[in-house]
Amino acid sequence: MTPVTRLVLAVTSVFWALPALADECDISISANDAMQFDTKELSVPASCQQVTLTLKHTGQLPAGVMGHNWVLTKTADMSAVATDGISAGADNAFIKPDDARVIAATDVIGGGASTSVTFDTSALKKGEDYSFFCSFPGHWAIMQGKLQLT
Ligand SMILES: [Cu+2]
Repeated sequence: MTPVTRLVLAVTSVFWALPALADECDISISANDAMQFDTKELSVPASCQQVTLTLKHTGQLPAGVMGHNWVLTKTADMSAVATDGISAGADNAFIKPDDARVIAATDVIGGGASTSVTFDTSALKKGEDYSFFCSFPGHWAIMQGKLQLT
């Protein structure tokens, strides 16, 4: 194999690998007017440097009534972050400003909208217990699930 052939093959395989990697690094979740996420478990491949989570609100109620966001913390931090988020209020999208316990969070959206957030997987450790939840007042106790780095 000539060096040029080897280079062409290497470039080609990178080109082919990109779409597959992009897909597994894009995760999604939806939420509805019944105050529910459509999944209780998300996994993030450690092979992704960054992950983009897209949240879709499949309901019809406005954000002021049935707003949803997606917030990621260590499970141990979840209830405190949610409680501080309620105090922070709608102006802060129900997250305490500069809350270092928040690994990633989307905007609060209403029915028919979608939003996304991109975060580095270097913020996550294998074996650590992470939870995601909606910090809209009254929602976190029901709207929550686990996220795992795999
Ligand atoms: Cu919600």
